[in-house]
Amino acid sequence: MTKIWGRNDGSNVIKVMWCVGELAIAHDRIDWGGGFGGNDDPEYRAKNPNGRLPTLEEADGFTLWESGAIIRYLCAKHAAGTLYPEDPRARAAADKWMDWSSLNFAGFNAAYLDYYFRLSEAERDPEAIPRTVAALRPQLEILEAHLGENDYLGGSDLTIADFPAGSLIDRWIRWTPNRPGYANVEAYYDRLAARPAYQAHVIQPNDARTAQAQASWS
Ligand SMILES: N[C@@H](CCC(=O)N[C@@H](CS)C(=O)NCC(=O)O)C(=O)O
Repeated sequence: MTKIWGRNDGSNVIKVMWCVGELAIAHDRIDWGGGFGGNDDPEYRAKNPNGRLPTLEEADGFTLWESGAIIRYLCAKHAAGTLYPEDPRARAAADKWMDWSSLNFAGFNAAYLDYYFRLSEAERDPEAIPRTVAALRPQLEILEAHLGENDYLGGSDLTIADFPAGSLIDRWIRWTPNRPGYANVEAYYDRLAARPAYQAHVIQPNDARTAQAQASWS
């Protein structure tokens, strides 16, 4: 059976698990990393020399690390022509959002994790979240414009494009106090939140942390 190594609340695990859920792949997810530890275990390092999460391991011993590569691999294998567009231009148009999410969009998540969960109240800079939100606005404007013309990032249907940014949008929506209104981004979130795989693998793993983040607003 396909194994996914990684605690279920890591953002890079979440996006892969959402993909696994959409593809309905029989799998075994192993709690690993974070409080579960194991990152430096030599057997784990042999599968993933970075010691990070997630790692995919197939029944025949094939292993793969880097969440984006795992998503591309799984969709190419199980959903060519749908989640993984076959036309080279359509595929590239979807693929670019994956890189964009990692390079341009995801930074807010690290800032949120520091503020809400890693720093003590005394260590927190009260301006950290407003500064992060302000820095994210240009990226949100890009999403807002694109989602005004497309239901999903890769076009009219869910594709590889959606897994990285789409999974982080749950944190944007639920972890941002007084968030600025982006109607098309909100409507996109509503579309994603209606999907059972998104509820199971994105919303639920974020729930406990959402409660903790929101408690710090009061
Ligand atoms: N570029 C890597 C980043 C992997 C990464 O940094 N994962 C985090 C969890 S989201 C991690 O391993 N953190 C250490 C830990 O949780 O023990 C990927 O996309 O797979």
